[in-house]
Amino acid sequence: MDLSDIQGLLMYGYGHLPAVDYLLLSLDGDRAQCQQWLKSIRPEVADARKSPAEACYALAFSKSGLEKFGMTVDEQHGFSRAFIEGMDTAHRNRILGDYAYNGPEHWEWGSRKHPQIDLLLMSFATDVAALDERLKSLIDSLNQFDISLLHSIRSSRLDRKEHFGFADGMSQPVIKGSGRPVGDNDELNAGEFIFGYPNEYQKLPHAPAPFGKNGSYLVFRQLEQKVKTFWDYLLAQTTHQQSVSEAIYLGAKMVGRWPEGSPTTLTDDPNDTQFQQTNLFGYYKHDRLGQGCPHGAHIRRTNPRDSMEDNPSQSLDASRKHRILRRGRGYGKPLSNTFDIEEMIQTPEDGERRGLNFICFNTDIERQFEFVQNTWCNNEKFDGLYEEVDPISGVMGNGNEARSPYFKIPQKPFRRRLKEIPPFVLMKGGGYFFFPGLTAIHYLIHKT
Ligand code: N7H
Repeated sequence: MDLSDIQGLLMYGYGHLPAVDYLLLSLDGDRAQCQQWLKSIRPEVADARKSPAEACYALAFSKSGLEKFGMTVDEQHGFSRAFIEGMDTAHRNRILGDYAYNGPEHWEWGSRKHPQIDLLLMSFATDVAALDERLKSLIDSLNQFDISLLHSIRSSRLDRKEHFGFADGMSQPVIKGSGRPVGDNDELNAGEFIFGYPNEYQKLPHAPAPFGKNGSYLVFRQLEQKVKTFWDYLLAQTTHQQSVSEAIYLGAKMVGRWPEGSPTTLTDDPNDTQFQQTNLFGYYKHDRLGQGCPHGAHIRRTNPRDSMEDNPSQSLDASRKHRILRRGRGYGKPLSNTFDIEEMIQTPEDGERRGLNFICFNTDIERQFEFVQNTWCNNEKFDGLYEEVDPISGVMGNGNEARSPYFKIPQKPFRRRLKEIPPFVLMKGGGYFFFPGLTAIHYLIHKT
């Protein structure tokens, strides 16, 4: 792979740069102005040879953004239909679960009714002070080139934990050829995530050629998390008088991992430390009945591994075709600074907004991100279940109205079925973006 031509965010999570601004921009000037501005920030757009020490930009374009540089963005030129149409269409609202409380009328940016977003600029820095400095000088340059800042979301803290209190980031596909250590079934052909290389079908992904080379599609969804609702609900379901450890048990069953990260498939002990970082497990051999990880749990739906069919190797093969490379970050102050669940449960609602800026890369939005969200998370009949969806990221309903799903926990001696599950995760805005390689950025700067 040509790492000098790939934007670094495809290869690194930039964990050492915990402060980030996600800036949604509208290019209001003419093409020459757009090009001059792009040229001015280009030196700070990091490539993938190494992770930048202190700060960098990563850059992604919407359809209208590419058009501002004179590109023709249509299927004949190799762009995908999902990218061309955007996230907010009647069809996509239905399949992604963007209706009822998640409907575009509740979004704060990115819907058809909002001003058109041309560009997503991600500015990474070591701390908030450095990020503020960068933002100040960036805003000067935006003004100079007639670019409006439509919306911004800041993530200033990176923790191993997401807002509900669960460890995140253990399971990630590894791009073949990147030289990274790899878990079972996690090494995938580069073409699943980067244009210009063979994918898991041994074919080059559909892409604008040669413009697409070393680029990807970036999916962005701002997902607000109702942390208090989540833990209050689980506490109310406990059979032992508001038992915190039982609430944690139920939450872990919904996620499929204990708060410290161990898969519930491998251990019943929330404090078992030996599996915390592991990603080496499947469901077929040891957990076919779902007594460790329920069939409807978030991680079992979003990556069913070997458990989908009677033949585990066929299932592994099928799962490989629907992986996404997650690069999201949480936003907002945690309900408890320690991310300790007992503390969260004792803290009253503070009215703060918090959630996950869900970001993922894939070369085929329909086969990868949309398939996971629609066919796995939002599927009531997933793996023989009924009237259930992913309790974390699924929506159940008819495309207009949502209904509260159930959640089945197979356990001994009797299974449990949670009901009237309220929404814990609310969609607040999103979009599909093209994430170009560095040669493509150069091409846009000089396009006549
Ligand atoms: Fe999930 N959570 O805190 O419960 N997710 N997720 N996700 N997610 C994962 O295994 C979470 C969302 C995936 O390979 C973990 O690395 C929350 C969407 C995938 O085993 C935790 C939100 C989509 C995996 C969470 C959210 C996905 C995964 C365990 C929303 C895709 C890897 C950490 C606010 C459509 C599964 C880990 C595997 C893991 C949470 C959203 C996908 C803790 C809070 C929308 C593919």
